[in-house]
Amino acid sequence: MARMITVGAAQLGPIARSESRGQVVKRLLALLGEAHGRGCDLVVFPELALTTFFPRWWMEDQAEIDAFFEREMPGPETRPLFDEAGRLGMGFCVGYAELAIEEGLTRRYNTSILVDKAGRLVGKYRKIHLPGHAEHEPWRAFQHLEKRYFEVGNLGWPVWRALGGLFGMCICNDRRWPETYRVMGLQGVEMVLLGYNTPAHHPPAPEHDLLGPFHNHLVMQAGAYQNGTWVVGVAKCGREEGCDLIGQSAIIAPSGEIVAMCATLGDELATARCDLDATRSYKETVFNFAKHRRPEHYRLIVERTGAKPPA
Ligand code: ING
Repeated sequence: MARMITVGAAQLGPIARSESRGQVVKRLLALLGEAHGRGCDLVVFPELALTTFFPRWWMEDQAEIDAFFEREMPGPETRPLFDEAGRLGMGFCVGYAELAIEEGLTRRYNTSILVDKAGRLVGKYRKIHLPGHAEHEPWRAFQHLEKRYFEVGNLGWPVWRALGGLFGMCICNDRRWPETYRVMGLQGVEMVLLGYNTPAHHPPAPEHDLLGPFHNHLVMQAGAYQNGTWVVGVAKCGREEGCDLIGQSAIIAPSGEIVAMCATLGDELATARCDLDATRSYKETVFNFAKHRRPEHYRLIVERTGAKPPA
């Protein structure tokens, strides 16, 4: 019996620094409405979907920095998104900058949440692989200060039973690391939801720039196939405050095939009807971890080599 879920990849074009939460939420609501019209059960929004990608700037004033963070989710300005999704009976995943008070300390994370069709918070994920740097590096055309503004996520990569299947989340740079998908794959994940803000130019390695879009799909397609899971990767893209971000948001099947993709660098919805049972053909054969995976040997190699090249 096919367990079908219709998914919308709700790509966002640039968000200006001056754009208010209210203005951005209106854009999210427009995409949500379009997704409803196309029969979506679940809509995935990008990483840091409520603001411009502010780690591109060096800031020292904490109040200026914290203006990009949400202290509550939903808050007064984001509540309309939750209310409308609940009214329409749709689940959604959205990324945002989270300011949390934990054990009396202020913590700041690059976060995403999954909300079910009844408007219930299913789960939260906090970005683990924070790329970029923590100090001002004036040689760069633009900064990438995620290591300055966010702490490393402390929630791991959980997988939740919701929306008729097993769902997990990661965020942007996480998608480049095979461990991300494998930790969820070992929990049986059937669909990984992720957003990204990926500059077309990578200052530390400009020779990679031409291959940026290829690498973007390569890592998500590999993660999908090697763990027998759907992967939904959704961009914030276009020329945002003078910085070009790549698009090509995609819905990727457990086969590794791209089944839907955005074609513009603006607000655009790509949708696909996804059969969660299509994961079984991979999980029960080529990537049957119980039958074919040998972690005890991987550990042996690491112990023997110390995971470093031979002398
Ligand atoms: N952005 C980029 C990403 O991983 C990056 C950073 C770009 C790393 C290009 C390597 C190469 O897609 C975020 N926000 O992680």
